Amino acid sequence: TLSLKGKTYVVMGVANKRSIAWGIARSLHQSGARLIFTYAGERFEKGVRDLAGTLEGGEDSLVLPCDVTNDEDIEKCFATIKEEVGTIHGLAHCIAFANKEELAGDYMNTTRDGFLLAHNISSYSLTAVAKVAKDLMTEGGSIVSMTYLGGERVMQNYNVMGVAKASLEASVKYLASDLGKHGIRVNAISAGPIRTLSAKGVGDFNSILKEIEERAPLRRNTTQEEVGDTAVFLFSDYSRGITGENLHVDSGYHVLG
Ligand code: 0WD
Repeated sequence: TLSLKGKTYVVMGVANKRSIAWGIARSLHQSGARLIFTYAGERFEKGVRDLAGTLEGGEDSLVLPCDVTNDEDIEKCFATIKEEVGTIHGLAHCIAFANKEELAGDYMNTTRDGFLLAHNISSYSLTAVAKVAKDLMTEGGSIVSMTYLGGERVMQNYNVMGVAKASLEASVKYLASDLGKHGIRVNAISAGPIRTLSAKGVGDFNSILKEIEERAPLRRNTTQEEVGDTAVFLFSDYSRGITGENLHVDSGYHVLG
């Protein structure tokens, strides 16, 4: 395995053990990286702490609150990280939210509030966090965000989240352009559907999984581990020439029309 010994990564968006963020955390841990976790709100704190504790040496992991809709929270969180560890080498942004009732039916029924909420949490948050995290990446860095094919083309029921992912993917490119001069790379992983808490909100998710199994080039669904290992690659020096990219980890499904 690839070694990230001596490097520190912030993992944002662990809700439970099925979270993609947790897959990334496990892969990073296997590579010898030091981990810092952030969680959205109090109801996640115990879960994240307990999960961190299951990793060898993870009982001592820094676990901090960071509601990405709140600039003060973001600043406080990264100020604490700076105090405790100083330099970080990367950040995994695995955060998204939209109202469940807007993840089914016609996209055009999206409300203004629902639209803004989805974009605030799922897209703007990357920009807000990148700006603050940049100052801790004194040795260069790598930022990885999570997206989905629904940002590139119409996927049934994905609706406002697809529009937010398009915005997120564009942000990845603009941030890559801004941060490249500081030795910081910014990329997205476009993952195939994985059964998580967030995925539960998307209408008819089971039939999406079935369609991948039947039609994707690799004829199977994407795993948390596959996404985690790709994230480790994007965090590592092996990907040092890659930035502003959207890497599909989806059994090849995106090549189908
Ligand atoms: O099929 C999937 N599961 C795919 C997910 C396919 C392709 C991409 N993704 C993306 C998601 O859109 C998201 O960006 O991967 C990322 C991680 O999603 P996940 O692992 O599928 O979902 P989950 O385990 O629910 O984690 C998302 C977390 C939240 O959990 P809840 O259930 O509370 O929404 O995002 C976090 C929170 O932990 N989150 C926030 N974090 C900070 N501040 C906030 C917030 N305001 N809101 C949500």
